[in-house]
Order: sequence, then C-alpha cells, then structure tokens
Amino acid sequence: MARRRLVAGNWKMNGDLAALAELDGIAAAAAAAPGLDVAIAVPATLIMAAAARTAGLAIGAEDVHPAEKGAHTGCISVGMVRDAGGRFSIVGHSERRADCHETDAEVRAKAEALHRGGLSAILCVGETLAERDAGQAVQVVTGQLAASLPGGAAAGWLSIAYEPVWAIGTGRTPTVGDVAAMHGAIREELRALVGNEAERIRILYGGSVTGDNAAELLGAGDVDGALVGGASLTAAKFVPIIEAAA
Ligand code: G2H
Repeated sequence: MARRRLVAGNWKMNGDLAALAELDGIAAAAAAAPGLDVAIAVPATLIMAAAARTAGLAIGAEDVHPAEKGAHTGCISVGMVRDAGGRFSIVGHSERRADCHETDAEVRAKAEALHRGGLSAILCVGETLAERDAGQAVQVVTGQLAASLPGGAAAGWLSIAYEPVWAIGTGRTPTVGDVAAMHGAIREELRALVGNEAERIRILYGGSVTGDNAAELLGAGDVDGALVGGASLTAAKFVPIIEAAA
C-alpha cells in the first residue's frame, strides 16, 4: 500500500525567535512538494510564533504531559499545544526516555492524550548499541512498540519513528538493510497489534539523517519518512531532505 511520506524535524533544545526565519525556506520547499507531509517539532516557547509564521508546515511539540491540567510544574498539556497552534507532538523520544526516565506506559498515556485532544503523535522507539550488539534489537524495539502503542492507534493520527539510540546525533547510521529489516519487524508487530491498519501507519526512520543519506534511507523497505534532528535546524540542511523525500 502506498503511504504518503512524512518528513518531520525535531529541534530539540535549540532555537529562538530569530531562528524561526529558517521556517520560511522550509515552508517554501514543503509547498513545492505537495505529495509530502512536512512537520517540525519545536521547543514549547516557539510553538505559537512558529505556527503563526507559517500555515503550510505542521508545527508541533516535542513532548506533552498526559494530564489535561493540574499541578505538573514545567509541563505542557495537549490542550496548551493545540491552543498555541500546534498540531502534533513527538512522544517517547529516547532522549526523554533516558533524561526523564519515561516508561512505555507513560509514552502510551501521552499518545492517548494527544488522540483525545485531537492532535497527532509521532511515537519513537529504538534500541541502544548494547542491545543491538547483544542481538536483542528487534525484541527490544517490538517490545517497546507493543507496550507503548496507544489504544485506537490509526494512521490518521499516529506515526511510528524508529530511532536507534546509537545513531542519534552521532553521524552513524544503520545499513539500509538493517533499517529495512527493523521497519519490516515493526510493520509485522503492528499487524499483530492493529491488523489491517498496520498497512496505513507510517514508520519513519530517525538518527543522523542528512541531505546526503536521505534518499538511500528513504528508499529502504517500509520507510515512510524521516524524523530529523540536527539537520532540521536550518533550511540549508533540511530542504535537501524534503527534496529527497518528495
Ligand atoms: C534523532 C534525530 C531526531 P539527529 O533524535 O529525532 O536526531 O537527526 O540529530 O540524529
């Protein structure tokens, strides 16, 4: 089944109001690629200004709290993201799983809160280098997926991002064969979890994607787009990835 590709940026803890000027070139490239979805997750401080600056790009958050509101100092809710003009959030990024000790159950609750609130989710899974070296990569990733997949998982609001932890920000990427094998395993696990809907849910690859390797990685089996960190911070680096995916 043909799935519409999604290229999503993840600015992480980078960017300020001046950096939003980069969105202009990115939006122009997105407009020139009507067959492609382009999205950018920005720090919470920038969601409102980023969403106001460009209608053509889906702007989102990098994380949300699962609760609607309450005593959760420093957190933002789905409703707050929506109110600021955000349309989605990343959940379960390995940096949050590591820095904030997020569990699969919490990731699942966050994704379900996004669905309840009418926003989309990009749910991240991925193995560490130690887990890959131990031959446990597929088991770890499909286990994370099974434990964090939200109820009601459907392509209309959910994408999966496979991000091997050891490839994030390191300049190292898995071989195309490894990527295809893992995406195939994720697809198979999705079939077991959600049946036919698995054919429609997009599986993105993330981890040191650049303009130089995007075409090759996007060409791997079952790769339906990319989640891009460092190379999404400037139009000069992100636009070639959009063009490779278009
Ligand atoms: C992985 C990725 C974006 P980078 O975290 O989610 O970052 O492209 O910098 O490896």
